Amino acid sequence: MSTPTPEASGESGPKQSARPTHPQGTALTTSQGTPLRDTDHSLKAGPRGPILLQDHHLREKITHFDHERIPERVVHARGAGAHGRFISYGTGSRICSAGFLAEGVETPVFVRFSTVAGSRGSADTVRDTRGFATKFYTEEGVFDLVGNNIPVFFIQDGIKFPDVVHSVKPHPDLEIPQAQSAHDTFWDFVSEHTQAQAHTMWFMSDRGIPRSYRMMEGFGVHTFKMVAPDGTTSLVKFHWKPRLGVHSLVWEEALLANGADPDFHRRDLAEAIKAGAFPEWELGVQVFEDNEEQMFEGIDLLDPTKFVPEELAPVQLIGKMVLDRNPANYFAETEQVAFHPGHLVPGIDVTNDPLLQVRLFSYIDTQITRLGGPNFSQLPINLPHAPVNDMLRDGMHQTYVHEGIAPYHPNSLDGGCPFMAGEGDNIRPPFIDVPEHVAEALKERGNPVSFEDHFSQVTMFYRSLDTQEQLHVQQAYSFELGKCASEQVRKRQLQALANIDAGLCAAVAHELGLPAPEADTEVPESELCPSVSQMGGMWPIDGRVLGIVASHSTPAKAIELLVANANLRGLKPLLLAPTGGSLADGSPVDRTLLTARSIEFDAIVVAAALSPAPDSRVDLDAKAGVIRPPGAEELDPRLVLLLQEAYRQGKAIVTVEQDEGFFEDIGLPAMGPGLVKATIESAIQDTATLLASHRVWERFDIPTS
Ligand code: HDE
Repeated sequence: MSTPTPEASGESGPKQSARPTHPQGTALTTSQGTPLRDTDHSLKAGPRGPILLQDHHLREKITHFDHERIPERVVHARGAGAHGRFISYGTGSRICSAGFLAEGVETPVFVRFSTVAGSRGSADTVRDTRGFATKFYTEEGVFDLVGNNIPVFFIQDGIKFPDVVHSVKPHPDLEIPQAQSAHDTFWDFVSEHTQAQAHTMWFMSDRGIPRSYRMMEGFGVHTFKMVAPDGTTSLVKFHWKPRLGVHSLVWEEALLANGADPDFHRRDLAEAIKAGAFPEWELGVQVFEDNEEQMFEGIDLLDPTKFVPEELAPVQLIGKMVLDRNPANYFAETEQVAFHPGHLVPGIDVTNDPLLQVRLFSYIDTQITRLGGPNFSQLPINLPHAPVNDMLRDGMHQTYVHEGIAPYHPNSLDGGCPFMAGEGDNIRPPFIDVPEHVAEALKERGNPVSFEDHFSQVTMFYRSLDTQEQLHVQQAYSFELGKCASEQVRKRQLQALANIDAGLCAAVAHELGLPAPEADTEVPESELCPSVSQMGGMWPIDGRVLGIVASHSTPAKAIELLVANANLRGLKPLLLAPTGGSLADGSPVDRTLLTARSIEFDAIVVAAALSPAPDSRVDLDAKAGVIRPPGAEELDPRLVLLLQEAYRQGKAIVTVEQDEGFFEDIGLPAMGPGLVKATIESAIQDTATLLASHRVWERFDIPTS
């Protein structure tokens, strides 16, 4: 007899029937199920006397509280999660036998997005790489695709991971700066360790400050192996393509959001799902021949600091993921979810990428500390949906009641169970490690020669960006290096930039007030790869946030029409008024001039010019920190500030039936890109058209040199 599994015995995990997971409507009990009638007063020797040690409810309550926190993840501590499903197109079945890639198969998923460097309570919109980890609960076991939003990594060999992480984490003496790469130790490391230049270039670009988790690409980074039903193998790189396109914040928004709404990305994801604007990605693979060299067009497929341009190997789409449910409990799900690149299913295997190989060791190891023992896969969020019949026994937090006496193999006492797949149980295909010829080699610590080129793809990436994106890269390096106190660090990174692109180096050197060095390696001319640019194109606008500025005297009809039209286009309207309460149509005010900030809105429709109470005007001017243009005496300075910021951030501003000179009055050009005078009927259509290209790009200065 095989050891019963929760599934096999008809249970869904540990016996929990008596424990309410949703305690509303039932009486409070102790952890042992004894009903309680008072949890507000400790047991004392008289109302003013000392508390008695015998108060077991008090001791249980406080002791449990004392242990509520678990260690945060050593990296990727700050995250946000969502449930969803993956629907396979079936196109992957040609090269992969994994059952969840067969046509039409729907697989439940849980995704956790994260920043890398900051601690659990840090802000969302810092400049950083983002984690994009997906758990597929397939019928053949759990498959984890633990990727990032950038296709290359800092290091080639996992042995360097502690080094790069120690360099980006806060300085050990004072533990500052939090969640920042703009400091000496980080740039000290990456300027010394030039293989990190590829990754740093990607996250100095706009990819480092995504507009939303919903608008990020995801990459498996490493090359993986797929095995077809007939045993033939292919090398693949995984890509997630967001339906909404890839979009970023501008730096001013990122900075403001860190203060005004540190939960910006977490909130955005949860609110979009709550509003029914379910984020979607298509999963695709770049496919390469699995030959002995494991190279493609001169790119070493085992080098995780290199990517393969889509121009050379198009991404072939194999399925779609929809995130449609928010977690019910952050700790139970988003915090306790445990990913591991070694959670593989039959048909998908790893390669010898030396970064991936170290990861295979690290993830289980870290969960044992973080989740308190080796049984973390029994936590509900980690529990496979496929039947489990392992011979792992006991350990901290064991929740299974295993039966039988022979958890070893081979045995004859428990009926020889569990069988090996293929013996007694022929139904489920087993995981087969792909046999691979390992060349006769010398045991050594070293890299292949093909790992030595640290610059050519970095140059290619930078030169493939649009001019405005290049300007953002220049500004990002200038900011980051400008925050480094050590001149030798700044100079060494300038040298790396000189080896990437002389123009980039000169622009940053100018900002730093340092001479631009000459390249000390040859800067290669390479084919451009325009697919890395985020500019151009028109994109769906589902879940984009529209600020509608109204006053308490704006006619009900106007508000109703604007809100209805916005909802019709899948936008999320937020009503902004001078103070709280309800507007003429009865809608509650979502934001007031006190609580609103430009970063919350992708576009703004001004249906009312708001003026302050006359006696508060001077005070408000000072508080808003705005210099009110002469024409704007009647306007609340906080509205002026909001619109000026929105303008600087390239956002559409659409006015409805305002004075002819409204834009000039608030210090903006009378006419300009993305400044629209509309009617109530046309306002939302005008806004939607502008939003489809994400931002009013024409507003940004284009450098002339
Ligand atoms: Fe991770 N990484 N990593 N990493 N990683 C962790 O695992 C590690 C790497 C990635 O939302 C940790 O459970 C090593 C590359 C994501 O829970 C830890 C190396 C990529 C997440 C760990 C790498 C990633 C992690 C910390 C170099 C992109 C968050 C907590 C060999 C392909 C998953 C944990 C989540 C988390 C180790 C490199 C992505 C310590 C040693 C490359 C998205 O085990």
